[in-house]
Amino acid sequence: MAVRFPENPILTKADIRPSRPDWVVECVLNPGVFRFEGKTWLLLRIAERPPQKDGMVSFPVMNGAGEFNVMEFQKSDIHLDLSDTRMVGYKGQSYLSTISHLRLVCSDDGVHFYEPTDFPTQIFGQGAYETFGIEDCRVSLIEGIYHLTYTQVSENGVGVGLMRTADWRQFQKEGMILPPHNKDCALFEEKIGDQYYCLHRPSGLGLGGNFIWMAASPDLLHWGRHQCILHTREGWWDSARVGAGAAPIKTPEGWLEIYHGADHHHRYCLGALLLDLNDPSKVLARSHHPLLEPAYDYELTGFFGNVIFTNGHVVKGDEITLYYGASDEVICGATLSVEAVLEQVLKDAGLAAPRS
Ligand code: MAN
Repeated sequence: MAVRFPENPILTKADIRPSRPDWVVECVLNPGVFRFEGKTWLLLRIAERPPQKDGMVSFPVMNGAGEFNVMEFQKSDIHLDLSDTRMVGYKGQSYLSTISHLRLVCSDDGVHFYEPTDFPTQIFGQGAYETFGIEDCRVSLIEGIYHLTYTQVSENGVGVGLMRTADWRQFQKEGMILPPHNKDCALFEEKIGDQYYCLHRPSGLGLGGNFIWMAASPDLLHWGRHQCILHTREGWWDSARVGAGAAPIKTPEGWLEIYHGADHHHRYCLGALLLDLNDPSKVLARSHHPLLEPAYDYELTGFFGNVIFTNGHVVKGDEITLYYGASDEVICGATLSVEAVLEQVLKDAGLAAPRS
């Protein structure tokens, strides 16, 4: 169904210079994707930390004034929990083991990427809600303006921030649009009726779960009319969490959304959803089998193995070029046919094939 780039992985930490000489890049992952000035651009997530010393764990945290402090613990400390490579737990408090910023790269062929010299290429977290970094940016082009929805991480929790830019030189920060705990926010690229729409993923503690929700807004800043549209499926590949990928793709059959699903072992795969064109809260069809699942070495092992995660693609005619983070460490690409994905997802739902 999905054809991986033969060049995979197309970007690794060896390709990216750290944001400061005394840190190392640990992961290059989960890019937002867009077309601009005839090129394909990726807004990479770069996860960094100081080089690790023997017997110690150290990671940066930013303060509200934008200065970095490095926190350091002895690995032998009984209060330390390092069971998940992404996290550092200490005395009931959770931190991230790396801090992420966003990095802009571009390409003429969609495979070989470089940092442009005539654009600001690094976007860092700012203020009290981004002290642990910013992550997993979706880029949606709405009425000629690029809208960046990204994960804001801090000790206050995990929420969704919005930034806008027309030219990739000047950015307007709009602050947090969806409060904790929330992430995986994908904006529809056009209004439906008189409202804008988004998919988002709040997380429930105890009751509820990691489900996909939809919300409406008159201005992309104020979101309401929240509806839960997709649950996890016990016993399936998407049993523990589901979350939207990039902006839904408009097709004659409905809005096609590529989403991630993870099981209770944190194995992340991609699947598809088809949403009603006029009422996108109606899920018409959903993949039975993943469109893409961890299979190659670079998808099975790495900083956090067994992960395929997407938040960006380019669509040209029938072809989706999907970019994804593999094992939370490297970036890969794959192509899919819109028609073939529609056919499969409709078949899974017992519905007729698309009219082509
Ligand atoms: C999180 C996501 C991603 C990450 C996956 C897998 O839920 O937000 O940042 O790629 O987990 O670790």
